[in-house]
Amino acid sequence: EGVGVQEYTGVKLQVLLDELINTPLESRDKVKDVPVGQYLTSPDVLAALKGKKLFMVAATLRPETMYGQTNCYVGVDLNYGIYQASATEAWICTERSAKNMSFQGLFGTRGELNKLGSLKGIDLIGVPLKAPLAQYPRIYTLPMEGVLATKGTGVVTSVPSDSPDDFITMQDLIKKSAYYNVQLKWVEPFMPPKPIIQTPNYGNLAAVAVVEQLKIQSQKDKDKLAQAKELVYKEGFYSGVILVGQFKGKPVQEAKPLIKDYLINEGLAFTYCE
Ligand code: A2H
Repeated sequence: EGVGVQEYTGVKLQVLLDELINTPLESRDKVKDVPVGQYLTSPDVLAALKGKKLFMVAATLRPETMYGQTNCYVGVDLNYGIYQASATEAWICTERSAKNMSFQGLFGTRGELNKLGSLKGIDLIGVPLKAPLAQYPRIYTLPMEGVLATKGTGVVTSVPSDSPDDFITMQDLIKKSAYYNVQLKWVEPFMPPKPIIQTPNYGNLAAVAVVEQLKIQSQKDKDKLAQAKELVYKEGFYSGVILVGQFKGKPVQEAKPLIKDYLINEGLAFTYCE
């Protein structure tokens, strides 16, 4: 990155820990023979989390698209930590981003970091979440290949209607579910995506339209995906109109700060810079 500072919205997706706890290990779905959420519900972690809600925190440039969340992505081989954010909350993100957050005053005493646990992305696959503004009561944590440890929180919330990367990854996961160690029930019910933004050139599912137009086949078509991302981002930001929720009918440029403020005021998001 150059000299500029990138301002992200950190969005808090709550881990449905009680749901995991109430499902015995032997009844859970498995990821590579390991029950979903085994690490998060291990006795030591549960003891450290006592009295706290647990959130995955995703960094996004497009808070106005949160109505379209269908899942959350992590990198399976990336290292994540569970960090104490306050007396009542713990957040899952990379250590790099947790340090930045602490220095930005998001955790109370600036610069202090209280780590409650360490895990890999694969430990989070299949974990159910409650995502703010999403049109589903429960979405799932899924693997994505291009998640960078060096950007944002290492957690990406997925909006397949308006993000070509997110859409193509879901398509890959459906096509090769066994290879990616995912259950179809974590992906298929959320496809095709529901429209959340109307655009003049690419209709109301801009990411889907551009992925089809450029004939993008998989997550590995990196150059075409970069092109698609650029096209969809510009179209959505400059010409998009919100189709759902409290700010329905408003242009994206106008709705974006309003939706961000709404999420922050509800305690469901924060500003994060790097
Ligand atoms: B965006 P920039 Cl709807 N690795 O959020 C890879 N990608 C990451 C990431 C990481 N560690 N952290 C965040 N991102 C994604 C929504 C969205 C995003 C839409 C459309 C486009 C879009 C829903 N996913 O991004 O390199 C996040 O996905 C395209 C610009 O800092 C974040 O915003 O410019 C964006 O990339 C940040 O990318």
